[in-house]
Amino acid sequence: MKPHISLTQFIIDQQRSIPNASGDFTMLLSDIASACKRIAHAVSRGAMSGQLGSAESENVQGETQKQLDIITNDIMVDALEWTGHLSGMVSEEIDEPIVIPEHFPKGKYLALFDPLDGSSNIDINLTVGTIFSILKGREGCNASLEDFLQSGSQQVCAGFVLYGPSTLMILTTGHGVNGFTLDPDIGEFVLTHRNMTIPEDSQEFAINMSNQRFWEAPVQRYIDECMQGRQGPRGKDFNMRWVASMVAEAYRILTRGGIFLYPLDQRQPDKGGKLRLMYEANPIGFIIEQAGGLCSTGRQRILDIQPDGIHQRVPVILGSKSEVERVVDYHQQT
Ligand code: AHM
Ligand code: MG
Repeated sequence: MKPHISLTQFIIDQQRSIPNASGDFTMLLSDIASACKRIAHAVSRGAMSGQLGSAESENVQGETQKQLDIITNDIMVDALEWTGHLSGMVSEEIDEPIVIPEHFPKGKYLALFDPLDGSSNIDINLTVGTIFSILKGREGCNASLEDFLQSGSQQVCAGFVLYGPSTLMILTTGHGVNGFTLDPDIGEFVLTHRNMTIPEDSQEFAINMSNQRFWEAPVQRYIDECMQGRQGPRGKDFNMRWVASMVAEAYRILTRGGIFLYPLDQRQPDKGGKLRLMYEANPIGFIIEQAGGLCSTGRQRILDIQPDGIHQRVPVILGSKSEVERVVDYHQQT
């Protein structure tokens, strides 16, 4: 039997090829993995924890927070603030950048995360996840707001953890995409999906069809052509999925291809879309591109966007290369 390669072993091995690597990054990832194991445990206890349902609060985006949104945010912050690897954090659940308390050392990295993506699914026992993005900051001092406003192409690392039938971490450091399954017997993430690549062509799309009347013409056209099936210009039948957890959709696309769209909504064109750039679109986009796919707003590559706010929203179109290229092409034609 082949020996298992743990997440820590895998990262140490990757870091060996980098001259003067201090080991900080390896330790940071291992702290994130520990936090995600705690979240996996909290999520798996379901109703037994007494923590399902809404909290009495709204987050900065005006969305009602689930109790588990707050609990998982606290797990991430508690696991990362003391370690000395970070100079600041940004969370979907917190308005301002999170300051590392005075008495803890400050490191060279910035962590941005959505602690519980797809949390509307938590009460119905469907897959949710944690998304994270790591940027370089200024070592030794507290990060300012401007320090976070880097484009997605500057990411040092991005990952997401799926809390589904199994707990799975998908990770990129810019050298391809690898997947690690949490082995509950030994409590470690173990390499199970090496060098994941997205099939180029596919026949599956994911979009919230209830918003159809609010989409722009290029997205209307793309979906309409998929719906026409083999009688239409695409000449093939399409399947549709909508889990309402981007992490689950992204994992499905990494596994069997397809396209995911959360496009611009004409009700609120100035808002840019639903999904957040810095801790949803950028990390997932980095992973999708590293696996051979594309991630775009329809008009611009997501990873090229210069952010103007930590909670900025963007339209997101990602997945198999040829399908995303088609949607981008439709945008260029209008
Ligand atoms: P969340 O971070 O508040 O959970 O919102 C993001 C989620 C995505 O995971 C998912 O793709 C989308 O919202 C679903 O939105 P909708 O309920 O409009 O279909
Ligand atoms: Mg989210």
